[in-house]
Amino acid sequence: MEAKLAYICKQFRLPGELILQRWIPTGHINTAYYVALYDGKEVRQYLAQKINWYVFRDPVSMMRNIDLITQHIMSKEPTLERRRRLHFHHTAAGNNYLILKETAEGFVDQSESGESLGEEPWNTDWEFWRLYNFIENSVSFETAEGNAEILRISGKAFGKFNRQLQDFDAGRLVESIPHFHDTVYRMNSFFDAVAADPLGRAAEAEEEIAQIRENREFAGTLCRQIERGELPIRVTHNDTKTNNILFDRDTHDPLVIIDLDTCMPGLACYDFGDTIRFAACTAEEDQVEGMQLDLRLFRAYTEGYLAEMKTVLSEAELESLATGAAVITLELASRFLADYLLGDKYFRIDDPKQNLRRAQAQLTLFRDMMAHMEDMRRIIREVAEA
Ligand code: ADP
Ligand code: GN1
Ligand code: MG
Repeated sequence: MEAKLAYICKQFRLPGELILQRWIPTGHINTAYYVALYDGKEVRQYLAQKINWYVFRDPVSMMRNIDLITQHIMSKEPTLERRRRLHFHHTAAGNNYLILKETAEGFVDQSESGESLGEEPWNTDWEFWRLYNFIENSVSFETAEGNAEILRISGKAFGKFNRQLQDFDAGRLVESIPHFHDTVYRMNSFFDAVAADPLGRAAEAEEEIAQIRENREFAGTLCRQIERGELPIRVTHNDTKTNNILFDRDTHDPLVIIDLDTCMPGLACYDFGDTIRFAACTAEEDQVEGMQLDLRLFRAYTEGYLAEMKTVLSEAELESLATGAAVITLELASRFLADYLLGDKYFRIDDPKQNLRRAQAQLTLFRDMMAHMEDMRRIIREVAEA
């Protein structure tokens, strides 16, 4: 890996020699490495990331999206210090990405060799890399561990992100993953996976499959509201986990929102709801035991989010927030279980049953959210009226 990372740093024209590298194990999709270089005077730190090409089929357009989004945010806050923004480096070809492959003779940069990528580069040896500034002295949270302040701060950070993008023309973005939160499509894909059952794993998940089937109609609630023109499409983040915010390690000040790969047209209630799913609960994403919604954390996130978004959201959007949390939790249960049935090709797993456990934990949380739907709605009303 060291030789490859050194080559990547050279192609991105970074000064100095690679002195340190470390894999960062968080995130289910891409592969991130911390790298440090020394030029005899100064140590400089960066993040090199291999994009999951199987998941993001058009990563060049995705990088263009990210450029547009980061420029828009910069235009709102032009004096933002370096530590509070993402700065993507460019290769000699002027690209904010590098496509490479390893051969017996060494590494090949596709922009230099001019070789064709073929129809399905994700099934070849070509790799898609990007490189940006490493945010020093930062931390991201895999769980809030009951700390309501983390939720409040995250709500403010994602609320501000949504607010800053409200005047961004969604038509300028390419959908980096088509049908990403199209829950009717997700349900269809899920039941296709159940029907195919290529590994004979469906028998093991009969109960979970039945639960998803019982709630299939509910999963489409927000899709139907979009069709009726009741909910506006905004530019949203679409993956608002607390590990996609970098906080200052000492003060917990939210420095920067990362993982902009799925920034595209979407619903505010999913950006609201996905943090609730991930962090306003009592267990980790793949932990079935003890998994519940935590209404204290829910209130804290709602307070933070609405402090930024109350004046932006329509009445119908405000009404949709609690539904969004439940729908996205059910969506994730179906995605994790579909991936388990199809052989774990999408989400990175640490052990063979992790996707099944993730689905079970998400279904446990979903049931608890449905049982507390009225409580969530009441808290949202109270916070909005305060
Ligand atoms: P994934 O798509 O795999 O979730 P992310 O872009 O979220 O990839 O990055 C994975 C993890 O790497 C993050 O959760 C964070 O801990 C760390 N990370 C990402 N970007 C930076 C950065 N610029 N500085 C410091 N840490 C980072
Ligand atoms: C993935 O990449 P990461 O870990 O931030 C996934 C999200 C899921 C999340 C579940 C591109 O996010 O949609 O909600 O896992 N990202 C993609 O933890 O599919
Ligand atoms: Mg991430």
